[in-house]
Amino acid sequence: MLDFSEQPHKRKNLLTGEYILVSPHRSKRPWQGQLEDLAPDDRPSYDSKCYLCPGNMRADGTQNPDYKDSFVFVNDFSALLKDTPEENYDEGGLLVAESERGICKVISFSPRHDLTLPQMSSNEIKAVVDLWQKEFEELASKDWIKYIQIFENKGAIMGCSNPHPHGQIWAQSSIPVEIEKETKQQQEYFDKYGRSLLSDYLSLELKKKERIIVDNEYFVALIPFWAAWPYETMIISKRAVQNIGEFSKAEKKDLARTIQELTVRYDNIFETSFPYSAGMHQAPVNSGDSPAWHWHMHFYPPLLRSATVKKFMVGYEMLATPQRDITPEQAANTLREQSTIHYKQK
Ligand code: H2U
Ligand code: ZN
Repeated sequence: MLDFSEQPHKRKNLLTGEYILVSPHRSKRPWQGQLEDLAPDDRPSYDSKCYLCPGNMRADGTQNPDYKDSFVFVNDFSALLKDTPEENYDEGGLLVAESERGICKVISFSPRHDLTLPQMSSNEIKAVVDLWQKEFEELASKDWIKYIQIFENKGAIMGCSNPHPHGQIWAQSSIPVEIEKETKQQQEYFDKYGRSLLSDYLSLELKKKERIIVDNEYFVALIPFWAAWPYETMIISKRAVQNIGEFSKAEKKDLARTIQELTVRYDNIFETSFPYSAGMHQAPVNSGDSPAWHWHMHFYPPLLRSATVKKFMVGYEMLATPQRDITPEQAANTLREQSTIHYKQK
């Protein structure tokens, strides 16, 4: 039998249909973490130069309100615009393009400049989840919107422009590539078994318990069997819902708690504000019923060995297949072992 902890092997990503390469023999030691002495990232709770802090001026000259929990606005440098006319371009099948319409928003998670999601209470995170749901529903009510991507870019290493806790929403008129892949894979499974792919995958993971990080009433956080990034995780809803609009009050509360318990563990690994790109994947909107689609959230953190040593997806990984050394099971152990009390609160 294939020994996952010793032999080089490939693992299939069920959601994309693509493979990743695991080379466990290159990192026998389960823990290669190291704590570094970094300049403390102590920030003031209000920064007069921050475009997200309450009462401050943004790039377009608008003044932010004196908001008390979270706050949303249309991105002043939106990548997609509402009014782009519909056009197709095709030169002999060799130069092919289509115009794209969309709406881009920025969400400040808190009026406090010095916080991040893991430092917020689960009630405060719940307010963010409420706003995500409200924004989702409002954007989905426009019939030309086909997909709504809710996400967060955290940390300068991920290209985040401002440490003030915030995320973004891009809603657009076509289906993005990752969503196309996941739609196809989930649909194939649903057609064959009549159940959502992630319901069955989640049941199996809950039995095995090797990659589970958090198991709450309505949500589970785990390292997927096929994770490519060292500490890549997913939050999966126990109920197979198609989008965030379907979550009840109790589920939203539990999702906030799950996000908190996962991200606090992240920060504790290297005692640093753990960078990542995270976002939820859900069914396209205004495209008919999608019973095969199962809501989930991906976290893609780049860190590998310390607060500054990141994994690079380069060379073989860019040209051939993503590869990892520490196994998802080792990474899950490391994450599970972390305290659920944030290191800054100790
Ligand atoms: P990041 O999440 O990658 O940091 O991006 C923040 C967004 O905030 C970025 O897309 C927008 C930028 O266009 N922004 C404004 O909308 N108004 C501003 O005054 C500055 C930045
Ligand atoms: Zn700020």
